[in-house]
Amino acid sequence: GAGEMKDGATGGPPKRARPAPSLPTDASLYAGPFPFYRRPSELGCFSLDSERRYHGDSRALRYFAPPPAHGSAPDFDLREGYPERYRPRDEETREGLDHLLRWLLEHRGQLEGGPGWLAGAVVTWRGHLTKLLTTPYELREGWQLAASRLQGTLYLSEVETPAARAQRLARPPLLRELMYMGYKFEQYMCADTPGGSPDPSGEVNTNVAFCSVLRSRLGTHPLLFSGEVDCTDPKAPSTQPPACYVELKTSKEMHSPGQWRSFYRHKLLKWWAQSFLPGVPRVVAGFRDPEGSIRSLRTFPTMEMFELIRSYREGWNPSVCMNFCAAFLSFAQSTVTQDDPRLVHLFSWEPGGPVTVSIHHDAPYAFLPTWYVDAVTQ
Ligand code: 0WD
Ligand code: CA
Repeated sequence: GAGEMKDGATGGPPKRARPAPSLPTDASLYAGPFPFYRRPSELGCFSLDSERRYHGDSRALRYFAPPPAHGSAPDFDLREGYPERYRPRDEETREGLDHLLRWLLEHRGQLEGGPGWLAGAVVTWRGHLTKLLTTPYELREGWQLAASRLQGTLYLSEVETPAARAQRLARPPLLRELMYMGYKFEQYMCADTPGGSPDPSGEVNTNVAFCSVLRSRLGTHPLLFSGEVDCTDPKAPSTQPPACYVELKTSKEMHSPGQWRSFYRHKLLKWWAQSFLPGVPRVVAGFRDPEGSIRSLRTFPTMEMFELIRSYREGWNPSVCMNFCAAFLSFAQSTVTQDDPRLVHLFSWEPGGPVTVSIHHDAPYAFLPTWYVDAVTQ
């Protein structure tokens, strides 16, 4: 009858073709009410210095120092200093979750949420969650996430796809300069002290990072994640992180309603997802002219971004993003059943298809370092 499979000549027990588990990503499947998302709270922070060394403090945090709001239009030359004052991070170094794990190792004894909270949590970078949120709308770039379970906790660490690696190695010079320009904008907008002035004469070193460590929960999934924060606003109404944090972005100046529409549909989705997750309340955007000078600034409150796209037919919907992310976390939690730091379930996704899973042991996919595994298992 239907579904019954003959085992042929092997003589073993009858086998049933079990479809490999997969998760669909079509936006239409994830409409519905916005799921529960706990207001993110900051558990701590750490800094990475100009040599990419870890420090368990906020030394790399910078202070929002925009030009006077009612002065003349800004005129920041984002290409100034390129390439002679640029020290880009070595992108061949695969850090995985290492910095976050170091923070966790030093603070796991003091975590709130009671005993066992961490055992039920998902630990990852904010940027990985951003990619999950935007998946139902992403048409171009796939992703791979490696997952391992250790003492209950599910760890998720991104793996660079072969396509992403090929693109990075063949990155055109103009794109390299564009990346520099994003960091240069931060230098024009941030000071090293509260109330200080920006100093654009120094070098742009992308090894330096200030990372906030946050706790939240999506549906039934407790989350512990870390994200890089551009600056804090000493004049913010709430001085309590993450409410005082500001995300800085640059984008091309827009001239037509069609250009704005495309910006709302594509870029604003990524900006929203990235800042909504850690509870960063606003994104300050600098719009650059074709010569690479910032000609205007505009603040986008994170909670108002969806309003800008709501009226368009082919927009994005925050509920879809969050429901898909919750579905992925459930899928990952039920797929990774063995507690083994050397076992990796690799979740892979390419636009147009479902999320699929493959299983790997040890190198090159295992990502939980022995210093971490040994310390938490004693
Ligand atoms: O090794 C890797 N492939 C990755 C490393 C992938 C993703 C992140 N990271 C590192 C970052 O360097 C950062 O220190 O993890 C830390 C936290 O990342 P996140 O906040 O989770 O990442 P995301 O939200 O994607 O990016 C936040 C900022 C970016 O700002 P913009 O405005 O461009 O979104 O982190 C920076 C960047 O300024 N950033 C990076 N800096 C250097 N190298 C990188 C990178 N590969 N990725 C993001
Ligand atoms: Ca930024």
